[in-house]
Amino acid sequence: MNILIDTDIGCDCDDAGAFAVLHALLPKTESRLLAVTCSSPGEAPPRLAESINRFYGVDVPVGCMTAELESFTDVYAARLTENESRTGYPTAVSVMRRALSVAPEHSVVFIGIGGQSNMAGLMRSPPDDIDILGGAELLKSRLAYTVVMGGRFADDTPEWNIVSDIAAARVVAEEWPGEIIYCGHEVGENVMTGGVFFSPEGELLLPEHPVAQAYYIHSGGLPRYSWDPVTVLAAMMPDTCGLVMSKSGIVEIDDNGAALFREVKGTRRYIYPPENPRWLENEINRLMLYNTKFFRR
Ligand SMILES: [Ca+2]
Repeated sequence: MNILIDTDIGCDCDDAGAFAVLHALLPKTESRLLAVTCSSPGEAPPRLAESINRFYGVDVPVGCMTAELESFTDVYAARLTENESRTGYPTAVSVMRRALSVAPEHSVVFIGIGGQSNMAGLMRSPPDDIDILGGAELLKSRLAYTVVMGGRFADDTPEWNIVSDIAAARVVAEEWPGEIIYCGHEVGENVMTGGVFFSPEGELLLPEHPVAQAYYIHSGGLPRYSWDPVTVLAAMMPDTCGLVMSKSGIVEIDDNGAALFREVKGTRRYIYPPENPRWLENEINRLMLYNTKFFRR
């Protein structure tokens, strides 16, 4: 599969954790990463995404978010990219359009693990020099399926990624072509990962590892909820990750940012809370150590 991932890396460390899982699963699933786009504003997030990709020996286009995002606070991206100086990243929408334009039909798995501003921007993008198709048509032609971290389907209350841009989440829920699988808050909530980067005393075991450093700065040597790593696992190993999905239906975003699922004719599904969160913890923790001396196949 061809992967496009949109991330609000820099605030919560689980986006960095999702990258570790993604890079471990690329060779395992014989997949290719097409591009990374940042739904966290500024230049530190794309710098960090590029630096993490480099750690794993992967060089792909990285796009930035140009709009401001009130809900976003950078916790670790600027700190981890103090020595990086690249500026002038292309916009997320242009990077996504370019990647989709040259991808084979129905080959792209889109993973969204942040607010959905870039996704809505892509939906609304007009034909341009990159492709004669507008965003919606381009997606319709190139997507295999989409998995996003968003919503709280267990209790129908608002969730961070949706709330960060309610209007965008509504565009995505109502108009994004093809199937969307929502990985709600409750799926990663009981799955604590990232502790493998630390000794029992909380010391950083892999001081050169950018993902381990992100966990260290964000969580100070403790494991963290796995909203985004679980989403990547569900997207890239849908048949073997043990997660069970609802029937198809529609998702409506209300004015408070709650994502409400209704089982009527539609192309949206959501993932149920895991029956075996410990298995997911072990698997994600194992994948997080890929490309280090601690990795077990
Ligand atoms: Ca995220």
